[in-house]
Amino acid sequence: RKYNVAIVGATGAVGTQMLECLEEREFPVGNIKLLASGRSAGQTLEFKGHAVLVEELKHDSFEGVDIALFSAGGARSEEFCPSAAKAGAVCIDNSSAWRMNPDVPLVVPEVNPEAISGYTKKGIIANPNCSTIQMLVALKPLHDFAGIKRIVVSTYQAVSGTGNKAVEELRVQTGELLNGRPANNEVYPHRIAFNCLPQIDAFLENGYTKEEMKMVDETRKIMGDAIRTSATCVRVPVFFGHSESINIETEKKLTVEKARELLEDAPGVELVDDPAEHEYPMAMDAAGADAVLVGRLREDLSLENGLNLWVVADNVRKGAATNAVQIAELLIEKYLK
Ligand code: A2P
Ligand code: 11C
Repeated sequence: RKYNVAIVGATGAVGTQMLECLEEREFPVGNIKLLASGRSAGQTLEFKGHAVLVEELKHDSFEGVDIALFSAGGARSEEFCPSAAKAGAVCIDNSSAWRMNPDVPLVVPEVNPEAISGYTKKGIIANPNCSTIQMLVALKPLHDFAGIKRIVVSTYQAVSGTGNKAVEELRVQTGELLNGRPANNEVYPHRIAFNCLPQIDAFLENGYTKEEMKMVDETRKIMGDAIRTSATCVRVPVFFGHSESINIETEKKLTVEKARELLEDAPGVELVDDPAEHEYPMAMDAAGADAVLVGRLREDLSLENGLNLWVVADNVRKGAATNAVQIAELLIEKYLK
């Protein structure tokens, strides 16, 4: 059987990757519908060697669509997922709009695939935040073995997480500065080229940013309510690939050797951990690939049961598009036969 698929936000940083992932992973697509704002209507994008017209997103865009992949910002998801679901499409939403809704499953296929079954309540499945996805793919096997009590994470996030406008801003600013000219900033509150910004998304009343609280809340929804997370999220001048320094405290002792053994067999994980050879995960190696790279494994010398690790993944692929397409694959394999 083939499935009619729509991509909402098809012209965006994540949408274009979704289209590529569907083709690369040979998802059984019947018709493909590409939706974006009126500004892009009439453009074409290539899918399997054919030019496909981009149409303007409207409430009646979803007739005959089986699966709608959304990545056009939270406001569009909030407004249009219900229309898509009403028309009979299952929505896989990459925005934060529905993630914490108790009637919407929040899924990382390597971590909690069984949660997908809850999609029937609203016809919506949420894709977690990119920083949460890569962290949990790496931590799940360690949690199953040793029981994670607390996570302390600092992120080093690429500008593509903000979208194409930010990719362009870093490119232009870098060029301007290298040519001795002043650099303007529009997307971020400060210059991002040759700088690090300890702010991702808006600040909340508790002093954390929304991005930081997403890591806290989504981790509990996906891997268990008892897990406490403390996060600091930082934007760095990298185009693709989020890096994370992660410290975990576990119930049971977890040696580096055991962690290595568990991670070697873990789905979606590639262990890159040979410091003597200068081998460790780096954004430039993660970019363009789907694996979550894990390395720099070492015991936390300040704790009885603690471990440090460094985790890197392509935020636009495993952090967004690939995870959404993997959810779609599970959906058709188990539920939309
Ligand atoms: P468009 O390219 O027509 O603006 P990014 O994350 O790279 O910024 O991309 C955002 C995606 O969301 C783009 O595909 C963009 O389409 C789409 N989008 C933004 N605003 C709207 C809107 N009002 N209606 C439909 N799609 C939108
Ligand atoms: C970033 N993590 O890197 C964000 C992008 O909730 O889906 C994704 C925001 C989200 O800026």
